[in-house]
Amino acid sequence: KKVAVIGLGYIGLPTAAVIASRGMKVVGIDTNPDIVKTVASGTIHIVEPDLDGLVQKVVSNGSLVAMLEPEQADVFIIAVPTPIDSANRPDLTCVMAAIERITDLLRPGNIVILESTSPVGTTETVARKIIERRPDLSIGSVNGEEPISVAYCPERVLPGRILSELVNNDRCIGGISTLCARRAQRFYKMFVRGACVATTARAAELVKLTENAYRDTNIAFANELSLICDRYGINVWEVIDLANRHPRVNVLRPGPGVGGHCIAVDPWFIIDSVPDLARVMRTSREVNNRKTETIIERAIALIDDHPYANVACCGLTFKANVDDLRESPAFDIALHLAAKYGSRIRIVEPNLRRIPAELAKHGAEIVRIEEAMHSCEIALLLVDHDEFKMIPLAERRHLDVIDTRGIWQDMPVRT
Ligand code: SAJ
Repeated sequence: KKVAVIGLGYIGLPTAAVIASRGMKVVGIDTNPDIVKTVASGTIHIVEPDLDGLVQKVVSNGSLVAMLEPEQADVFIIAVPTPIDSANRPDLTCVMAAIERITDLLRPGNIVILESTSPVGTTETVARKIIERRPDLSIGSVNGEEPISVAYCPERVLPGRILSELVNNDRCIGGISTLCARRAQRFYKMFVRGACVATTARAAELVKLTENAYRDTNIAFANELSLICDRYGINVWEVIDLANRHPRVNVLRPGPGVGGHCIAVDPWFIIDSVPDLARVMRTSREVNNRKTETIIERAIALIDDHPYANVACCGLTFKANVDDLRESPAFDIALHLAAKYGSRIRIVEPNLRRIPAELAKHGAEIVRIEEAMHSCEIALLLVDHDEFKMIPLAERRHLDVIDTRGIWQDMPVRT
């Protein structure tokens, strides 16, 4: 089998590499020439454990090649970004452009699989678009055969554990027809160890959105609880620990807001299409965004109380132990404070080598954690990186702290 993977990002590249490692011939396609050049040379442009070794291996043995233009294949996997625009509406430009680029290459027997997170109905639109341009190909059984199959199979992998989750997680495979689902299912079973469960394309689209909207709502509950606890003057971390001793309660952890390219984005795909019904989901988005603003307001109040203090912003990434800044609330907070206080802001981010230009422009410096602890009087703990958990109390005792992640609970804190 030959597989074309369109989009060599956080999902497409690991998927292409895993499939290639199972003995299939894979062409990885990306519109960005730098990414194609990087992958073609056997290296990678993202940070993900063990991915570099795997890509190096499958490129050097010729099972993965990277190129700018797609070519004929048996299976086409679309793994391109589906962001939201400034009005929180899904932007499907990349999906539609990818479909346009492969439609002329399709031959009877091909399978087209969309993996990008998409609003309900997108896969049906994709199938219609293909048939409009290629009326010679139909979807649906003809004498037990199907000229082409179109399916939706969302990725569910957690950054940092992508290679293992790609293989071990269950997959949900939605076909435009039952035959489409069955054929896509047979394909995924060639490299997935988890269960491959077939359903309709629309259900599979909603499953993906449900998973991330569910997590967003649960985090919103934790963030709301943290504000309620503050009002009562009760420690939220203790309340959560004690409540979670109940066998059917599992409150998640509050933080400075929700980041990343998935949880902070995907609920909008539902809210946008059924705004009258998705009330909890909308409110959850608002609560999580508001939490970031609350932390900024508290930080400003604390800093203004200490006019000569330097401020350590501990962590910039959207969550612990990654290098990803997308939609990061920690980054937004640091940027806001840097714009207001300039060089008084010291950034500590063990996962980045250089300070992002937007922050540097305000005079904020990136410093090592030890230096920040010595040179600052205020610390904002924004990301629960392992390095921060290991700082002994003696080195933090002198600081005024806003601990948004609850990892420095051995000292008097404000959440
Ligand atoms: N967060 C909290 N409190 C928590 C848990 C998370 O504030 O208790 C915050 C994190 O700090 C981060 C954000 O939520 O800012 C999202 O982090 P995450 O670890 O929950 O999720 P992601 O974005 O890394 O990956 C999610 C996963 N989805 C679910 O767990 C339902 C992953 O399985 C998906 O594949 C991924 O989204 C995706 O690509 O959709």
